[in-house]
Amino acid sequence: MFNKLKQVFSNVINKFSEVLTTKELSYDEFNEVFQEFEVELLEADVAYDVVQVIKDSLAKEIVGSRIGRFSNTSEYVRTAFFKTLEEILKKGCYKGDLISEIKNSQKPYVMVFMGVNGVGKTTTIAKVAYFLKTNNLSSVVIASDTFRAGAQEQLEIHSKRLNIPFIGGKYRSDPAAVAKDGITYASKNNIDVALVDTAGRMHTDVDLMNEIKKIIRVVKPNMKVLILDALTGNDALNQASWFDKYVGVDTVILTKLDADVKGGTALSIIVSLGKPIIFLGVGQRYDDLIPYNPEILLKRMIA
Ligand SMILES: Nc1nc2c(ncn2[C@@H]2O[C@H](COP(=O)(O)OP(=O)(O)OP(=O)(O)O)[C@@H](O)[C@H]2O)c(=O)[nH]1
Ligand SMILES: [Mg+2]
Repeated sequence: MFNKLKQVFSNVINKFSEVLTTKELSYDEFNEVFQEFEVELLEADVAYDVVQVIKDSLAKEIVGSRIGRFSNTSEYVRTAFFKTLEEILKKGCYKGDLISEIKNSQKPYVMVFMGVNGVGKTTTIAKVAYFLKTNNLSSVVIASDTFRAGAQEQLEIHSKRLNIPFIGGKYRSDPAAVAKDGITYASKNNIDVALVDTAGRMHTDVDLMNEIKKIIRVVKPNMKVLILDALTGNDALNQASWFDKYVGVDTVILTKLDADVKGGTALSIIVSLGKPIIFLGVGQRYDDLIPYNPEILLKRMIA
């Protein structure tokens, strides 16, 4: 995870430390030094636009900086670079606090999870249920995927392992009706959160997008969560804009960061998305879900 990116970032820090020890840099000199890293960043799958954002932000910190003869240049550059990336990554932060929002809302707080096929919706719901449990909040998982073979059973197995209630429906039955049943169950049983799983759908499939629209209309969720797979690259941004257009996306969970060896794809999605990210999926275990936090990310990106 982030291996290649980490290496490039470390190269950037070393190079600028070396150069700044001898002199102050003009903008043109900065550009010249940065140029070789532009290619390295692109090779680490960082999108071109994002490379430019990093470059411009870093220039603000570095150009014209006078480093005292006795100060630690590499520490200075490392801190400047850390600050630069932190500013950029802060754009992805969710401004609220999910736990207190749930506590302050009427029960159940409803979250609908949507996204294209195989991005990790069902697995992520199980992880979120686990996260809620560790925060002393009860939840019910609702299998509104009445389409894919095995989808009901998949979520039910998670519910048994996590020891939380499961509400499902017959195959081919109306997913909106199943969701409604689950929410009614949660209301009657005083459950804090209703987690609604939906079938994977291509963002370009009009019929299936209308179906999710109906689920949202019937369920009126507190939060519409789009699941994006970090490995999808640029298409993740496409998916986000289509789902946003049809039903509105409140927050995003980016999955499979652990499988993004280079790291640039994940970074690019985070920077370009323009939607708050609540969690990052970093593996297949229930506790492989981390609340989105620039500092934690940076600790993994910068040695
Ligand atoms: N490495 C890794 N694998 C993940 C992560 N999240 C999900 N997966 C895997 O991705 C695969 C698909 O996950 P599902 O949860 O079934 O995806 P889905 O979006 O519900 O799929 P459909 O319902 O078929 O659209 C499974 O093998 C999961 O274990 C993650 O953060 N890291
Ligand atoms: Mg699923």
